Amino acid sequence: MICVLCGGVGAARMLTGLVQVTDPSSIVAVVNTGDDTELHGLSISPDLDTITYTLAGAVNLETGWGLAGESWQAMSALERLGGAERTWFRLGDRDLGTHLYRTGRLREGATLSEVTAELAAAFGLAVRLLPMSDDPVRTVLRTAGGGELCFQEYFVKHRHAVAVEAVRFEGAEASRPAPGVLEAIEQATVVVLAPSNPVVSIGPVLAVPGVEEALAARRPDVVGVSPIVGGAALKGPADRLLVELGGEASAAGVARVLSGVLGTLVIDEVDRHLAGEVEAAGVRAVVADTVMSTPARARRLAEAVLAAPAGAGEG
Ligand code: FO1
Repeated sequence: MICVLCGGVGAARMLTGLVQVTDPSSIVAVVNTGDDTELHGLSISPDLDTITYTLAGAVNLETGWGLAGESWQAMSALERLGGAERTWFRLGDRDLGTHLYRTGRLREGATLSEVTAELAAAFGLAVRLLPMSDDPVRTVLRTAGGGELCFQEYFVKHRHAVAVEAVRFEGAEASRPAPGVLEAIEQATVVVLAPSNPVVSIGPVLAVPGVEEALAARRPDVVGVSPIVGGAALKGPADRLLVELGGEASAAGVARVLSGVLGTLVIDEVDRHLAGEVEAAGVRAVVADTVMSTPARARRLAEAVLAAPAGAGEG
């Protein structure tokens, strides 16, 4: 079994590569819920939905989130009634079905794990999806102005165009790993940290008590893929956040942030010159093409990732 720690779009692409090279039913994805939000009275889990839709072949490929071929009647009606203030977070009509289902099931007393499994089954997924926790954990960002933003306000409403001074994960201390999470980390042959933002996508998963320790115990078999290529994030604010929080926007900076849990970091060809710095951080460096712009490139990266720990012995 392969355990993959996931954020959103980058993780979804990694999974589309992994399902090409290994039995999808042998993959357990542990997904960040720090991005989750309650809007219009609905419980929304963006990273879980992005991965579900992507693996189902139903995701909007231009944006990487939401469903392809969407209509926007509900959003248009809401905008006419309440203006753009109420519609900055775009919810397509069919996507709303997912949020209505999840919200209804949670209100009936189902756990997020149960609802996630029901949605994954409905979308025909063979990959097992686990939220990192069934307890509420929310990523909160303190901006340079001293205010605080929840993740979606930061990422979408403000288009992550605000400087961040600190990030915290509200509720993490009291949260417990969802059923199966620790077992997946402990029993996996390989644990993959998908190319997700190390601060706000992998960070919340590591903040759930027990997870970081379980990963550290498996460090030789934990392989990460750097989300920073050539000093920049392929998508989203990972590069800026690393710098704003005192790190370095580079593959070596990622290695330093995750060195406690990472045995190997796969870095892109353009960062080959950083392999020495990655190794100086105590993490083995494997150089590969990490830009998953096509399914074939995602498959080749997946092969490199799965082969990486085996090479650990050569170290
Ligand atoms: N990202 C945006 O940039 N704009 C949006 O309007 C937006 C809506 C949205 C609705 C449902 C959903 O599951 C994801 C959505 N996202 C949107 C992406 C979301 O912000 C994710 O958290 C990011 O992809 C980071 O993981």
